[in-house]
Amino acid sequence: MPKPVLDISKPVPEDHVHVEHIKEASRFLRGTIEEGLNDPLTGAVSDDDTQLTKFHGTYMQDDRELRNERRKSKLEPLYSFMIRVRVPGGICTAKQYLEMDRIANTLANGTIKLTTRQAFQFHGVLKPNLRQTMREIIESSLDSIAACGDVNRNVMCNPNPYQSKVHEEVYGISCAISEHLTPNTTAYYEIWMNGEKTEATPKVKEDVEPLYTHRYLPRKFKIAVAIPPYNDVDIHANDIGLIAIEKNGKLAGFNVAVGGGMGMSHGEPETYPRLASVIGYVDAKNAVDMCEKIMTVQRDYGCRTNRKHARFKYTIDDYGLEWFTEELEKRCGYKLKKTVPYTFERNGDTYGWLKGTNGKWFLTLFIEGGRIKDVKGHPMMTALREVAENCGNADFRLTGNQNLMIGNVTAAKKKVVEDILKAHKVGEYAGLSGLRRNSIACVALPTCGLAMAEAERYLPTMITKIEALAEEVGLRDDEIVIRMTGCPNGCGRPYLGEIGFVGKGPGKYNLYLGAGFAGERLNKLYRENIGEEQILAELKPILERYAKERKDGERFGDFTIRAGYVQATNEGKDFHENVTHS
Ligand code: SRM
Ligand code: SF4
Repeated sequence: MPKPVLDISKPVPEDHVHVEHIKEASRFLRGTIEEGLNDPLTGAVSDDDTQLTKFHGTYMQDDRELRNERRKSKLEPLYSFMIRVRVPGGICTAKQYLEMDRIANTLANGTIKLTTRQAFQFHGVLKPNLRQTMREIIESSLDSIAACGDVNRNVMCNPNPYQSKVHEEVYGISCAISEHLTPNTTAYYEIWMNGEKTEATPKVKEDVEPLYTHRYLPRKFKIAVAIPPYNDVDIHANDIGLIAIEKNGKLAGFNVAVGGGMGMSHGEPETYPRLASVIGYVDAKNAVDMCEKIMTVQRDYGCRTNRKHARFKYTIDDYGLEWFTEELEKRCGYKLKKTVPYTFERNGDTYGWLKGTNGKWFLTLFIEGGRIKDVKGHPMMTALREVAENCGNADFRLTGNQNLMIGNVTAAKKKVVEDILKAHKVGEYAGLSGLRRNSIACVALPTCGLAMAEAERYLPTMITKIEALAEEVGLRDDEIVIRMTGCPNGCGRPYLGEIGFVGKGPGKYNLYLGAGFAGERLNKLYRENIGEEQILAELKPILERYAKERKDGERFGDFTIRAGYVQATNEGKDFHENVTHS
């Protein structure tokens, strides 16, 4: 039997990574953040505090494109902060959306990023404005606590509870899990709201962390809930994936999948993306409890001496699924039941209007790269602001694929929404190809400190070029899941792309092929470190053959395997195996 790594009765052992010592000494995530915010001599906070501000939902960054210029002028980098606003279940009111729009335009860089986990992100907030920005977010009854850091993150689920009774129940359980696993620390409201208790600070509790302890988790932790046949949250990329099972039109329970994750490092085969493994079924009434117990196993056994090995997926692979299930059942006091058969048909979002069970209308819009901004000819930010201002009780819902749903629109207001969007040429009215509608790009340059290549700013151009190839062979409207990230950390879940691009260096990408259309299979490296010209040259013949030789209904990812371009990868540990063509 493995021994737990965590022993809170003792100080953090010497061999544990520095972040472990920072967490321990932080007095429940305070560190010296306050002092740093009050220091007018620098736009930064201290290195140690940058680890702690993450738990508060904010990352210190600097504009990487200005680094050289600033260095030459003997200036410190142009530091600013990214803030990730947590939106449990992905739903906010039109009023809250207008607040986000206002904050973006007054305190951040004038854009809103919708993330791959149903959050809003602001970029470019300067330190003197950080406290004010956080306060305004909290006053809008949203928050950023636990949006980042070694804790459970936003629990993802389909953001439309009015799609069916089951959707409504799943939404409720997702919010309950999120709430239950939110850290207790009072540091958040103390630092950002001067400890004020207002209607907007309902979660002020006390400084005890029964679930996390003062050591928190070894690493980030993620949960998502999907309702078959739609895997619109990429369940297998999560530490815990719950797959809803319905009985007689009601939610009965969930198949439980554990140990998913995307992150890896180039050239380090001991790191790999892993699909969460389905281990059994739990009744709906026990789902919150089971998530807690799974998380505590990771808390106690997860690696704390190497952050590259600290995700739950490695704990599972180190100790084995059999040991894990036994430990979990011991903690739960009940057993997992037999997995219930289910089928996923697709991942990604389904666009367009849908009538909800409440008789109101819901419109899912494609937001390229998740970036809401005004560009010439497509003033999306203005259009969405007008929708929020003019559509009464309509609300705004974030999907797990960087897209946006305008929800609860009355029949009377449906045309108003359509007219506003049409007038600004945004959303489904822009005539999008099947490739583009199924694309995700992570933030990458210029803000992400880990980016090795462009993603969000470049994928649209790359897609235009691939679209031309697809169009030539009659595939323009075919749905192909395509994803790009600026580095191998996997924020755009690139290893679940039928076509995946992962940044290797400026203008250079690894090209991956062969993931399952429903997010049930990983892709595999096909070509390494190639630029645009070679990417297009590689994809052209594959698209041509796909158009000619595919079987009825055969998906692109499946075809690339059948045609022998790559081997199928169902296990994380096999991700780096049998790479024959690079
Ligand atoms: Fe991520 C780190 C952006 C979803 C795996 N991610 C980062 C940081 C904070 C960079 C950093 O550490 O300095 C990025 C900030 C960029 C910026 O300028 O905004 C960043 N991640 C994002 C977002 C905004 C990408 C997007 O364009 O939508 C997503 C925010 C989600 C949210 O709202 O919480 C985002 N990140 C993901 C996902 C996808 C998911 O969760 O479904 C993954 C892969 C799944 C997983 O966790 O395995 C992901 N991000 C990572 C990793 C690799 C973790 C690992 O296990 O190795 C890092 C780096 C790290 O943690 O060391 C990272
Ligand atoms: Fe940054 Fe890499 Fe994540 Fe993209 S995948 S946002 S480049 S950490």
